Amino acid sequence: MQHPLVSLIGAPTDIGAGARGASMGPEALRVANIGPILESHGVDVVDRGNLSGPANPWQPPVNGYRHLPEVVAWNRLVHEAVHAELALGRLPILLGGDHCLGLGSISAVARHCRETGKKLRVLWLDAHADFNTNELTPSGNIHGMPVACLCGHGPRELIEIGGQVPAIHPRWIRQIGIRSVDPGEKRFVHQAGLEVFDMRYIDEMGMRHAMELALATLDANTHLHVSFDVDFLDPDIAPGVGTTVPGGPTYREAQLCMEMIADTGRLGSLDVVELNPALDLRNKTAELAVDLIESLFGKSTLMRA
Ligand SMILES: [Mn+2]
Repeated sequence: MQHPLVSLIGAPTDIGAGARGASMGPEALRVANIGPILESHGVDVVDRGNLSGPANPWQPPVNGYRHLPEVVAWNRLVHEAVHAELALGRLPILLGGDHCLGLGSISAVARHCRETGKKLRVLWLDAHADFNTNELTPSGNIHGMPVACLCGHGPRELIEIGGQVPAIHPRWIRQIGIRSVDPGEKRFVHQAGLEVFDMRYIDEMGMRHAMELALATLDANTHLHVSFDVDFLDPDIAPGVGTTVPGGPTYREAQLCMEMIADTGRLGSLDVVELNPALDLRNKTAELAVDLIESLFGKSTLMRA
C-alpha cells in the first residue's frame, strides 16, 4: 500500500449497543493520536470530524429491535459519508460508535465495489458473530445484527440502505476471533454458510493459519474491508468495551493478524467500533487499538522484503 489517502469519519453513537459509552469512541481514538500516528507512516490523513445523528433515547425493544429509527438514521449518515470518501479515491476509517454502524459502512463499500467492478472481501474481527435477527436476539440490541442485515436478513429500512438487497453475499465474509454466539444465532450462522475462524480454530491451528485461509484468493481487483470490533481482543489487554468475552486473541496474535492483512496491500476501508471509554482504564484500549491500526497500515518491527 503506497501512501494511502485516509479519511477519518467519527460516528459518536451507542444507539445499537447494550451499554452506553461507545459514543465517546471517536474522541478517545483522536486523543490516542490516531491521525498523527498514521501520518508518521507516510499516510495522508484528513479528519472529517464527526457525523451528527439522533440522540440515544434508551428505550426498550419494539418488535425485537431497540432504537430502530435512530439506527436507520445513523447508518444512512455513515453510508453516505463512507461512500463519498471511496468515490474520492480515499480510504475511509470509520471511528465508531457501536457495531450497528458496520451496516452503513459495509453497504457503502459494497456499493462502491459494484460501481467500480471490484470484488469485495470483508474481514469481521469480533468476539461475536453479529448474526442475530429480531426473532433470535435475546436483547434487541442492533449491534448484534449487522452481518445478518448485510446478508439481507433484517428490517427493510435497514437492509435496503445500500440500494441492493442483500448488500453482500455471506461468501465474501471471513469472521475471526468469534467466541460468543447466541443459541439460535449459531444455527443461523451455520445455515448461511459463513466462514468462521473461531477461537477454538485459532487455538488449534494458530492465527497464522487462520489468516492465511481468511486472506486466500484475494487478487489485485479485490477491495479488502476490515471491520474491527475492539472486543475481538482479549479483555485482559482491551477492557474498554461494552461486551467483554474472555479468551480472545493476545497482543501478539492480534499484531500478527493486522500485519498479515497489511502484507496483502489490499486494505481499502476500515471500521473501528465498540471502543467504550467509559469502561476503559486511562485510555489504554484506545491506545492499543491505534497501535494495532498502525500495524494494519504497515508498521513492522524490522524491514521485511
Ligand atoms: Mn461486533
